[in-house]
Amino acid sequence: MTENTATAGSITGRYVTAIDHVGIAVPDFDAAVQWHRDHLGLVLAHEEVNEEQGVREGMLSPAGTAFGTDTAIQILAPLNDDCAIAKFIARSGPGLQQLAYRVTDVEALSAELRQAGVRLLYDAPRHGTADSRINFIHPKDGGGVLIELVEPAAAAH
Ligand code: V0V
Repeated sequence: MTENTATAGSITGRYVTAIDHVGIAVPDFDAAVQWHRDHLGLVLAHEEVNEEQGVREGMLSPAGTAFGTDTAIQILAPLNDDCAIAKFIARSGPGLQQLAYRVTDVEALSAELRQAGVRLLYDAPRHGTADSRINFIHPKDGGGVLIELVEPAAAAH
């Protein structure tokens, strides 16, 4: 019998509850939403503009799934040339930009990660989708992946 290495006491076992979303950087928000609807039947469950992050963003999922509960695809379009998404597209082209984990306590997990030598992008959580609180692990410390940590708003639990 193989032993489960994510035992009680490990960071992951205590904080991460699900893959919240996968983020795709796109130049044209409406075109990307329409493509996913027409080719995959995904529906736009939530949309907002986040001025601080410089993005127009939308959460897409298969019809019948629940936003905030099931895993979503996040469409991220830049609002200006200086934001993270614009820089990503300029360097790498459109495509997968981030993997986001849903967590129970973004501050506590960030503190434990910092203690373990992992670089977080922000000293304190910032405003994310649907009033969530978010932080990011630097891609150089995330195995080449920009990892977002998402603590949903209390009302979403
Ligand atoms: C950069 N690198 C990446 C990457 N972005 N690697 C994987 N995935 C990405 N998304 C690599 C890049 O190729 C460099 O590798 C290295 O990291 C350092 O890059 P840099 O020159 O510092 O690049 P910048 O200036 O573009 O900054 C990268 C970071 C930036 C990750 C610091 O994108 C950032 O602050 N991201 C967090 C905010 C964000 O992504 N907001 C948009 C989503 P080499 O060349 O040195 O090997 S907002 C959102 O998700 C919301 C609101 C939500 O979910 O609620």
